[in-house]
Amino acid sequence: MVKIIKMKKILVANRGEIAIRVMKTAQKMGIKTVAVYSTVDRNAPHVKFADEAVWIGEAPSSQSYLLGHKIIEVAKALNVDAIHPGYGFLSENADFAEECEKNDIIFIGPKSKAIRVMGSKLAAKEAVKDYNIPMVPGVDEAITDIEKAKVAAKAIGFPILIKASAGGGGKGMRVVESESDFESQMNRAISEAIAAFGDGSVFIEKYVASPRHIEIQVMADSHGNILYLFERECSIQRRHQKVIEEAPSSVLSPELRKQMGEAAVLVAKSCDYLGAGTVEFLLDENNNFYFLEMNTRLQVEHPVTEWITGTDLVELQIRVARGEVLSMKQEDLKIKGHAVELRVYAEDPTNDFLPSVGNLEVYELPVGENIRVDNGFEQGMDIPIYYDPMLAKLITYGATREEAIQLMIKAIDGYHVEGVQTTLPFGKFVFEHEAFRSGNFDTHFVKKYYNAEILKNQMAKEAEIAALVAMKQYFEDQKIIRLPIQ
Ligand code: MV4
Repeated sequence: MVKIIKMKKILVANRGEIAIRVMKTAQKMGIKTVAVYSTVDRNAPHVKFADEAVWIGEAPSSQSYLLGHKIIEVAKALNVDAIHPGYGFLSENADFAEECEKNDIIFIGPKSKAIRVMGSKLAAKEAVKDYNIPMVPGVDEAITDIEKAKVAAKAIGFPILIKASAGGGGKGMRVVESESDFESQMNRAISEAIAAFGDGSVFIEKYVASPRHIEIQVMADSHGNILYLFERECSIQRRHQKVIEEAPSSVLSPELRKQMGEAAVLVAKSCDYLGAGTVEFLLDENNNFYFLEMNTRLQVEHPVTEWITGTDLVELQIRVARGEVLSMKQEDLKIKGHAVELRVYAEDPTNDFLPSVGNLEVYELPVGENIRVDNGFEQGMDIPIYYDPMLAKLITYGATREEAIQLMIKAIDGYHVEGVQTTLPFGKFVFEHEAFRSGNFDTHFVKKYYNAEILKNQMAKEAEIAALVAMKQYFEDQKIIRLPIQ
């Protein structure tokens, strides 16, 4: 007999679109929801959406959404059974997960031990070493002796990449082109890692020059079952921030998909994983794949996976967190259709993607079949400067990749924002681009093909067309008005 833990009320320790997205599923499952909020978020949509809402502090995250103890206090006071951390904030904080465990509150996510192991790249490499997971050639331990490391680097062959063990999402990485740069780059990397993460452990890897970033969604229950829900292609990034994701990837063969999926399951197994997780791989030009790291949270881009697999990942997270056995088997999972996602950030793509905060004077979302908008904002709102400036995620689905992309372009045109700049026109540029359309791109897409001028020209052209359409309409309206007079 499997014992199912009671879960009547969930606190969502997050804000914006993800808080709402989690609460929607909780609501569907008949579970009550508690929102927490900072002073600037007192009228935010996630607060209105929840059954109960509690103020936890001032605007800066360090005084609100990152206050683990305070959030646990609120959870206890309101008789909350479980906390969903969303992504960012406390989602990959092993100490917070552990505090939840100690306070008899279910952390909807993996156990603190798995978070801790995967939070250190070196510990992660160590954990998977008996599972035959392909990894980039390198030195899998913290470098203490620079001369020894230089010998290793020469053996690996330049260019090599220095990475910080505690880093993530590209932070603390350095490419070293030649032996002569090695020592100085190494010293810089170590001091940067100390400054940024309080941990100076760095290691080196062979630099894979033109990789694709492919990640595998996994889901594990507490009874030893681990599934892979296929891949997401996330190569379109700028400054290590993803902007566009899709599922499935247009380059994986069924065999490669299976190999990567099975490798991802083993990575999850190596740390006794529970819940939703993502295993990141690099794929090189010869279709060799290498394990990079594991993200121990629900990811921003999870909707593309939900669409092609017909699952609700938050529902599965909740079910496995309360002790249920995963109801499907690997053989039951099939990819159906294609989904693409654009992250709509309040940023100016013509000005180096700088945050463009202000008031959402106009904010209208596209609607229609096969269009999903996971949104956290509404017209008239000010966008707080304190948090990530992502407004929403626009996701479209189609029977084929081409269909999903066509619908995305249409949906972008139907998304109206005034008052701030957004990544919508940038998205349109990418979705219309030949390299993206052909599927022939890697992590250098933005650097290779994008600059602000191209987008300015495109936007000017569109404004001109819009003006012509408006003028034509104006003259037609004039005709109608004039007719009875004549
Ligand atoms: C690499 C790499 C090339 N070679 N490792 C960046 C984020 C972090 N998760 C790992 N990253 C990379 N690791 C080796 N050995 C290139 C990147 C990388 C990258 C990876 C995924 C998506 C975008 C990227 C952009 C630049 C570099």
